[in-house]
Amino acid sequence: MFVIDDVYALQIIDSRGDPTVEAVIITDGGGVGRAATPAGASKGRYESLELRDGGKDYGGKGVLKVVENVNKIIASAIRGLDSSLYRQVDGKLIELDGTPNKSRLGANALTAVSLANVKAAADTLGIPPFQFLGGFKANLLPTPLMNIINGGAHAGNELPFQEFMIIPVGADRFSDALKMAVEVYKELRKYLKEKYGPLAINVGDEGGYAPPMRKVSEALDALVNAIRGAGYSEGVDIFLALDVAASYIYDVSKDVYRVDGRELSSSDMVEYYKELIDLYPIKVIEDPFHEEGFKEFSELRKSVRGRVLLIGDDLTVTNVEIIRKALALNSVDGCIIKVNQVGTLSESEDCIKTLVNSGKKAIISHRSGETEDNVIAHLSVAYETGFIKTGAPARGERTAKYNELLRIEYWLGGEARYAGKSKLL
Ligand code: 2PG
Ligand code: MG
Repeated sequence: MFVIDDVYALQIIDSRGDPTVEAVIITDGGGVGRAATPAGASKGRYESLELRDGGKDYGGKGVLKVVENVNKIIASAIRGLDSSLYRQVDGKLIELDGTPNKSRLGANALTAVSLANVKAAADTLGIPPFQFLGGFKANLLPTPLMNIINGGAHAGNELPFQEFMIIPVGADRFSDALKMAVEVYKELRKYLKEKYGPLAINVGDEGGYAPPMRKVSEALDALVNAIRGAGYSEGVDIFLALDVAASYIYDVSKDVYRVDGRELSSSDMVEYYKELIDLYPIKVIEDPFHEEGFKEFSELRKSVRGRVLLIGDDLTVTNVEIIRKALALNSVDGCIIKVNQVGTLSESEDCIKTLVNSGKKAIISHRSGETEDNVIAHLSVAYETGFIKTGAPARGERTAKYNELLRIEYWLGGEARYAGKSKLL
């Protein structure tokens, strides 16, 4: 009943209006799986290749070739395989592509097919994907790292850091944590409007506000004010997280980072981060240095050990070899997991296992260009990693994930647990 009967793809559009690929898989038992590939704006250099058509249509961003790769090459190769043996199906996809960075068929082709396949297998059994992947014991709902101020490549402002996030931990249930975060988001809106005028409440790619700020401390002050305004305590109920996405503020020729109108060397940056951690209840910093900065990561990690989790994203690009290197060099406390950075769920699963087995964090993440596909909500519960990054509680492609987590909590009833503080330092 799990046999793959039909496979097809179509071109749809993502939350930035750019084309992306959606794959559909149907099993002979009547299971249907549908999944769409997201897209990054701030991409790591070593991510697998996202194939685009080029040419005039959609500014060159069409994915009709990728759709054709699914319909003409992938479909016939995986038809007849057992969808429930998803690692075999993914193995076939990897073999079929045959390149280290998925450049023949496109990582965007593989991602949609790989995820559609597990959804089809789950649907064949009539169970949700998180239970298909994680078993009937999987019941840990993730703590959101919720990006409510957008900067960097995700917004039309001058904030050097890309993401300013809140981590709502002072709740026993995911739904209560989400409520807290939404209340802070609303308070932030008020604060920004009063202080910076009505233009400040426009939102960026991930639904966070994109206020006309320049300095990192302005954004962090705004978060603290909003937390207090909503009646919570920073550093108790809610912590803060940053995604610096530092490759985008790094000047390779001078080996400096451009922050707050200054040019800072790597060792200045270490001091700068230490000051920020002293002043604000920051518990997570993602990509504090550029994407080849393993050494700089380790140095910062040595000096802030135990106070903040250092997370690789552009550094480690959901690539198990690179993650092993980062672990060997003591560069990170955990990594971001994005299926489309590598191409298949199985390879992402290997990354999660490698991290978890070394006592490190795996943070399941969206991309800045998303679709209504809610599969990452399922992945975060299936692997019980305890963290999800899926943006602000605004814009349908972000709320799709939060709402699915609310449904999962509802289905699990009394069995549902909330990660809360448990996976933080
Ligand atoms: C990131 C992501 C998602 P993008 O850097 O963590 O927040 O951004 O999808 O643009 O790479
Ligand atoms: Mg990132």
